[in-house]
Amino acid sequence: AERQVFAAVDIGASSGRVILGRLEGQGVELETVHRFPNGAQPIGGALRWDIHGIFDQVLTGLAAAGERARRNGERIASIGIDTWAVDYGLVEADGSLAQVPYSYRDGRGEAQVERVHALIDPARLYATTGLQYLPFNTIYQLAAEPDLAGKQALLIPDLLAFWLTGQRRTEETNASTTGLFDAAAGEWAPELLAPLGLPQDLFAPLVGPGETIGTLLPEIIRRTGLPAGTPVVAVGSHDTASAVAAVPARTADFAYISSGTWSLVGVELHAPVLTEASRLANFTNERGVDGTIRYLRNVGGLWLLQECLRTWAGESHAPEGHPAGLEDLLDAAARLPAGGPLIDPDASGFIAPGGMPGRIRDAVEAAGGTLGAEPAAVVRCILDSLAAGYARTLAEAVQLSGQPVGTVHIVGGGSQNALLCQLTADATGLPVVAGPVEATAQGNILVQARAAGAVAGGLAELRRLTARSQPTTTYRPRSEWQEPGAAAQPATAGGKP
Ligand code: LFR
Repeated sequence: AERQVFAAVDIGASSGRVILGRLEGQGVELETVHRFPNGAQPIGGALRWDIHGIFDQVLTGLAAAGERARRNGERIASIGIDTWAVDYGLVEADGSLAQVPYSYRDGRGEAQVERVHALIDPARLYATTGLQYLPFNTIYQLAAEPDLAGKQALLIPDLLAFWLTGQRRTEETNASTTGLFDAAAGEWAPELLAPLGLPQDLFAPLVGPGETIGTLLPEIIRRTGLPAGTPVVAVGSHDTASAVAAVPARTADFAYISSGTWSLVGVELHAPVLTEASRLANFTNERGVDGTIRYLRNVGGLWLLQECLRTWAGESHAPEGHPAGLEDLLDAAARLPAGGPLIDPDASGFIAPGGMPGRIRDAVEAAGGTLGAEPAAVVRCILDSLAAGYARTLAEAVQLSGQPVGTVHIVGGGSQNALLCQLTADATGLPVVAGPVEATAQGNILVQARAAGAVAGGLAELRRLTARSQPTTTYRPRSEWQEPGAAAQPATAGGKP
């Protein structure tokens, strides 16, 4: 029999990739077969995703994956898709796309927040959905749509799956980021639609990670050369859900930082925390693989750094992950003394693209601080601010959830940033285990492999499998680095002496 391999389509806000995963010995070996840049584009007076271009790249990647597998005498057992959350394409009854999908960074959702909150009290929204307030949540974007009659909203991975299979579904981990999903029940919250004037049939039926969405359409088979009958399997289609499934934790007392364009900082729970204290701290209860709860907050992530690099290089796309030249800048930033100026990386003023170094400088000065003129000073300010934001957020997650934390895992692109990892260990007073970089693809593939019966077990077993097969680096807190009291805080919160 041919050996089974799994294809992960993993698309982030700044880059996309198609990765083949094969089971090797005790773990999964990942092979990137296609990569492409991504980024919201100004199209028709708004920030949008070039979704047709993205789909074209997905097909190119799947064709390359098929070719690679054939040459190895392997068979692609299934395809899984994950992307960023929140955004959607509107599809007409006949399946055609009603408009080029908006980017969550466009700002039109924010203009609806007041009206939505006047129709449904934010406390009620939180008690049902458990979703952190972000001005771009799907609920606010939908409130900006002039005409939804007869249309269906398909979240981005679901839209791509629809184009591959002809089947319309909503994958549940991503559904939990819409603001219209019941966190405790794990179902849509249809009672929130009517008060907002949203149609009851706006969303496609739910599907959970591991369930089959459909098989490739004939036109896709022709275009990619993949075998007829190749299934598209639902994974944690929210990239953060897939990343958290691949945190290489060996014990239960872990926290995670999924560090890419955003930093998603929190813990895994088995039931949502829907208290008023949790709402005021703006923690989210997003759905994870196997019905877990990702209790976390969005901390403004490497977006700040990517945008600075883009401005300094005069580029139109944010550079991917860890571009050449960044290493020197990080070395220079590492040599700067601790205790420099901090910004609030979560401030909504940093959400939109453009002119980031200037906006950071303005924020420092508005707070009465000063920022050195050289790029390294800006980079250090970003990383110090992220590390402080991580520490603050983790301490709050522990306090609000009661979940003890002994180890912090950083996965995703930020795990390659040694300075960020070290500053995070220093700021939290906890050991930081960095890696894998491609946690999202790893989580995507593990869920597919389990659905195919190639691996077995719950998330704890899947995590041990990742821990055995993916390299990690451990950073220990440098005690001399800590401000008085800073070390005690997360340690106490984590239940350690
Ligand atoms: C990370 C992420 C976050 C989500 C943000 C916007 O890529 O999916 O989890 O809050 O993007 O969709």
